[in-house]
Amino acid sequence: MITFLPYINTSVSTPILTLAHSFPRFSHRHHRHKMSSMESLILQLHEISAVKFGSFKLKSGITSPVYIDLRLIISYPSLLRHISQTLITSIPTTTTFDLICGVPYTALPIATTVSISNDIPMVMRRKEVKDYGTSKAIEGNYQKDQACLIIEDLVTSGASVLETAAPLRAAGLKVTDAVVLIDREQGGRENLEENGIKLHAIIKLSEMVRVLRDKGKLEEETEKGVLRFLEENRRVGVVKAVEKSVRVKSLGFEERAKLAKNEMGKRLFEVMVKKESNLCVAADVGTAKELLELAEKVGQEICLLKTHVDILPDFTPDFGAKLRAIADKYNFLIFEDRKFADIGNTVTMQYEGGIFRILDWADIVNCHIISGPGIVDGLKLKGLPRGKGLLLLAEMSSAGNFAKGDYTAAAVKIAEEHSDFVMGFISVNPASWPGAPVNPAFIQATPGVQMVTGGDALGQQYNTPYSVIYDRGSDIIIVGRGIIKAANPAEAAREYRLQGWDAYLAKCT
Ligand code: S5P
Repeated sequence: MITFLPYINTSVSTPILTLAHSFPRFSHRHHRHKMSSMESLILQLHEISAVKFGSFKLKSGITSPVYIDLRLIISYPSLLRHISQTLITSIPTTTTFDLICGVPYTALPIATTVSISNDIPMVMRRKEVKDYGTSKAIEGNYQKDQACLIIEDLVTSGASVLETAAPLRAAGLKVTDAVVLIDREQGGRENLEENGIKLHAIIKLSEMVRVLRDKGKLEEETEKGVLRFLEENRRVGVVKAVEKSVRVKSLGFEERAKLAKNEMGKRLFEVMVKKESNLCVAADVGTAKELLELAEKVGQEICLLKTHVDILPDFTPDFGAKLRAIADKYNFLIFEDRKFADIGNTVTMQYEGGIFRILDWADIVNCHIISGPGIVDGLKLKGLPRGKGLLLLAEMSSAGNFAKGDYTAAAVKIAEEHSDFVMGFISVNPASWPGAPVNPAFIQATPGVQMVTGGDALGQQYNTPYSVIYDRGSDIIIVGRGIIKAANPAEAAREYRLQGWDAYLAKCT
């Protein structure tokens, strides 16, 4: 049986709005209205125990005197409507937008209610994508350059808003504003501002405790405890980000170019600096013709183009020369992802001979170290005199792989012993390696990158550009289906480049 709570009736009536973008929004005239509406919301949230006071251990490990769980609001439709209407009418009239997008999951019902009540189209970001190659990160109809307002229930550091903004931006939408019901005032506003997003908050946590205290719902002691906690943790999110950047603060690519012992490694660092790109596109397309077309499309955004030449049914001996011409035109290097794995003698032949004659056109190749250091000796024999470079597979992105622990450490050791030819690693989380950061002369390139975390049906696992470069200590993002399956690969490549490069800059400043 549904019991209608009496407090719902105390809520301020909200206008029924039908036209998107033409509804009344917050102005000074509405200040009083806003205040009472805010107070009423605070009381209602308290009454349903969406806001609790006591001692709570947060995910981050810190003990907080206040706990907010807004998932409960879906059990109170009138409250949900009230929240939604307050959110949307609080956006300044100067802020314009075409679409809204709720941050999954708690804000999804809020965004849906806003959408239905105000006739504003909504898009939805998938939180996890099973097979990003065939399904979309953003659901719904939208057009490039439309402005999308993000709706969120609670902001602490702003990370979840940024996680939603990234795929929206990658899809060509403009994201400049986010509206949130409760701001915990722990650095979210500043973090979002730094990422070009203005935060509009309905309720600040400090205001909330003051209102509850005024209305006799809180003891003075509790209010003081919460305000003290807020003061001490005011910029937790920001401070954490700053600490992190100090922890992983890395040398710039310019300095690292000077440290590189392998000539191709040096060149790659230089290309990255010149083009402000740490993006490698994995050109896993169906034919050589498509590959060359893709290289033209993404050429100016990338430092590296990665090929799997053995998947091209129309490969001809002039493929290498054609790709080289495009690489020279756009100044990127060519990486044949051959993943050699045999004994030294065999790989010399595989590298140089056969139909593909990889040695003739690829600047960089890679190998597993499963067969021992002899494989590097073999490849070096052919590659070093031609000025080529080698990446060792120290880790892999696929679920359940065996390249970890001692195996990864062995790759680092082999690289150090062959630093004239080995230019770096294929890695996933080099920041976690024992003794990290690894020798900065080596470059780290990481596959399994998309705008949203998730995976495909065959074990691939994805991390975001920011987490790969900033948190996991890599240098280059290797992106395949995130770009080649995008409606506009050139634009997607640009967005990945910007994100990868921003994360690199954040790491060294
Ligand atoms: O561990 C690895 C190593 C590599 S080189 N995991 C990978 O996925 N790769 C390659 O990166 C893989 O062969 C493919 O070409 C690319 C990833 O493509 P995506 O479509 O999943 O982005």
